[in-house]
Amino acid sequence: MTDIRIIGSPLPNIPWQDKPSDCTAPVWRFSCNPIINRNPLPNVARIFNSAVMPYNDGFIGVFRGEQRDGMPHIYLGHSKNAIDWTFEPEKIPFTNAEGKPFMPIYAYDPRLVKVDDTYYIMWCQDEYGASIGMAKTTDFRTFTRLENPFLPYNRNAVLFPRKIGGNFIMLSRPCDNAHTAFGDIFISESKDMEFWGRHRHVMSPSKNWWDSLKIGAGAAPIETDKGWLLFYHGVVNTCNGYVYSIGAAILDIDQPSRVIHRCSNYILAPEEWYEERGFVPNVCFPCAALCDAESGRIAIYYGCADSYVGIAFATVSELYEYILAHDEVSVTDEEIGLR
Ligand code: BMA
Repeated sequence: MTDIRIIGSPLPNIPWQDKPSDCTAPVWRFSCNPIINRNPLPNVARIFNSAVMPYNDGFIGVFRGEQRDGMPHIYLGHSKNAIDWTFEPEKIPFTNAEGKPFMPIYAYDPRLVKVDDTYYIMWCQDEYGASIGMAKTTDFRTFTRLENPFLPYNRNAVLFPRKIGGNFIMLSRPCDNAHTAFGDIFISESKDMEFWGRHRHVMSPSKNWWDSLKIGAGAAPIETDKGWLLFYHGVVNTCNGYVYSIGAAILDIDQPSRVIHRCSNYILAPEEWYEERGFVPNVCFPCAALCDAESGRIAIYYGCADSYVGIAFATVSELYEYILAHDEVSVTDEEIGLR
């Protein structure tokens, strides 16, 4: 096994299942997927593309809940084991800095990231078109909106779990206002979570077919002694529509706009009924990953077919070995990303 270490806290209660003996891939699915069934709340038809993290002696999460009017909003969920979830029945009540209600018109694909003592939620919302919304909380009772970080159009904003060089760091994916047929990952910095700049290109779709159309950051990057481990989604356009798979790359620890390793193969693609069949078929869309720094275990949370949430497991050393064995970094990946 290759020597690689996760830099972070132990998480002995990370959900886990050993790799099945007949599995030849570096990532394997939880045998009880999907973990959230349809109609989980009276007004919510489907929960998918959601993010979880450890909290107190259990777990907490922000969940994309598709309401019965078809509009997505974000719901809070609690769990003891990160597998069985109970959801708060009402949408997360976002407020402005004065404490007055300030709800986005819609909100989807939330990510949840803790930096220092504050939890940040970022999502896609309307700002005269698809754009990024953000809020912060310390107690999961009050959720204060922050300034929208980027101009429209943008999706898939993912914050790093610590500052680099004194600045907050966030990945995002500029796009258009429809089912965007292009998309590269960029990175931006902020001193105060209000003004964002030093925008750099990180990576583009590749020449390999599975992520040839567009890509977007997935889970908050995991810090390792070999760099930041990034799970992202990659899309191919087929005669039957878009297919979303999960990829993995390693970004430079101090200059994360540089991709130092990138796996030319996907690490998970739609294969199971709950990934291939649903509101939007053939979608595996990662939004979070739990990790245990002690054992190197990783549990990836991903939306399945815009209908369900699934978990997939990996160990950091086997995954890293797989990335190295299929490493294909392009010139634009390696660049600092400023032109
Ligand atoms: C993307 C996003 C995701 C969704 C995916 C597949 O554009 O909107 O929320 O999972 O499409 O429909």
